[in-house]
Amino acid sequence: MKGFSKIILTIGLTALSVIQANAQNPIVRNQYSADPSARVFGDRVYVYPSHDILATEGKGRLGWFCMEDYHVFSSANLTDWTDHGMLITQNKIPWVKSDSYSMWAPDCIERNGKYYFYFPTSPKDTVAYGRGFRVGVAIADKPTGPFIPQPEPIKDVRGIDPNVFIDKDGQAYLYWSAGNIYGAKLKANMLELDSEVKILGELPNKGLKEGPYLFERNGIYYLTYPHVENKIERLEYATGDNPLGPFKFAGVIMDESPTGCWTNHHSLIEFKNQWYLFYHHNDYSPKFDKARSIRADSLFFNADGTIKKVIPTLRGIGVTKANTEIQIDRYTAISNEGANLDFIDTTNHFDGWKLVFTKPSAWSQYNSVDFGNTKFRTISVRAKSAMGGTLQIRTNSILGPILAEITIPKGKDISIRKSSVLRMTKGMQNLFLVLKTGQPVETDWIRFE
Ligand code: FUB
Repeated sequence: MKGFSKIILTIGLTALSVIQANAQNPIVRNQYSADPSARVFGDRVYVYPSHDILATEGKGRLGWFCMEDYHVFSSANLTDWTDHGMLITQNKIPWVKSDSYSMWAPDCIERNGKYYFYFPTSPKDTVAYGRGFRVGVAIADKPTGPFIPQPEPIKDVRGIDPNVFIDKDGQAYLYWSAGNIYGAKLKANMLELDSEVKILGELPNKGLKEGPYLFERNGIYYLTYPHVENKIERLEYATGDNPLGPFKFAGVIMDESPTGCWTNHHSLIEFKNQWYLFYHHNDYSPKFDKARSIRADSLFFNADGTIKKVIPTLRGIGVTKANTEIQIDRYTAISNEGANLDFIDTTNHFDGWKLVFTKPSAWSQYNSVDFGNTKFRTISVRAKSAMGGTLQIRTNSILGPILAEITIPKGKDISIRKSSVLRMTKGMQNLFLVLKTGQPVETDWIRFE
C-alpha cells in the first residue's frame, strides 16, 4: 500500500490540501499521528491528533514521546482525508518551552462560530507556571485555522489531555488528566475555569487514568477514558446524570492492544447516523510504541445505552470506490491459515503493507466496495509471485460468484497485472480474494477499470 501520492507541506497557518485516495486503518499514511480528537463541524469530520516524531540526539528525549506541532485532518466521507497542514508549533507560542517536544493530546470545539483548540505542553517559565504540563488555548474562525494562541495557559489547570464538552444548556466543561481525571466548568469565554476543580474519583481507583472524552447521548453523560487495569491501557467508560458526575463504571470500549502498544487515546463522534470510535495504534512502528497512528472503527450502542465493545479492524471505516486502489492488506478478515501481513519495504514502513498468500485456498475479505452502476471490464492487481499463482476475486463469500481470475507469472518484482472482468457487478459489495493455485503470492492492491 503506497502512502500519499503527493505531499505538499508548507509551514504556516493557511489551509492546504494533501489528498489521500483511500482510507483504511491507519487513517494518516505519511506521518505518525496519535491521540485523535474527532469533531463534526458542519458536514465534515475534523480530526485533531498529536503528531509523533522520532526523537534524535538534541531533539527531544530519546526513547520517549516527541511532538513539536499539530496538524488537522478532515473528511466529508470518511474515505478521502485532507491534511490541512500544521496548526501550531511549539516555538510560536509565547508561554511554551520552545524545545520541549511535548505537544501532547489536544482537543478542539466550536462555540459561536469560533474554534477553540486546547493543547497540553510544558511552559518555559517554570517559576510562573510550575514544572509540569499546563493547558493552552488557541482560537480561530475556521476549524483549520489560522489559530492564534492565547498568551498564557489556563489558570489552575495542571495536567494533560484536555477535553471540552458543551452541554445542551450552553454550559461548557473542561476535563483533563494527571493520573486521575479532573473536571470543572468553563466560563462562556472558554478560557477560564468557572468552578472548583473536581476529581472524578468514582472511577476505578487503581491504575493510571488519562485521556478523558465526555459526550452526552439520550440524557446519559458518558465519561470515557484510557485506564491501566492490568499492564497497559484499555478504553473504558463510566456513565452519570451530570457532566461532573458522579459517574459509575459501565464497561470496556476497547481491550488492550494485542501487540502491546502501551497507550490508547480516543474520541467518539456520531456522523450521518453512525457512531465512530477514533483511537490509535503503533501500526507503522511495531517495535516502538511512542510512534503511533490514528485509526477509526464503527461503534454501536445496545438498546439500554451501554456501548458494545469495539474490536479493532484494519479495514476501518468509509466506502472504497471500485475504481480506486483497494488495499486488500487492510482486510476485514483473512483465513486462519496461509495469509500473512508484511511491510512492502521493511526499511520504509510508510510504503505500507502487502498480503502474502502461502497456501492455496487462503483468502482475504474486504468489505464495502462501491461499484455504482459502472460496467468495469478490466481488473488490475499489484502483485508478485516467486513461483507463479492464480488469484480469484469473488463477491459475497469465498465460494461466491467469481468476478475475475488473474494469473501472476513467476517473477521477482512486484508489478501490475491486468485481466478481464468475467462477471459484472453493481452497488456495494464485499470482496473476497482467494488464492486458487500456486504460492506464495504477494498482493498489494486491486482496482477495477
Ligand atoms: O501522546 C502523549 C500521551 O500519550 C497522551 O497525552 C496520552 O493520552 C497518551 O496517549
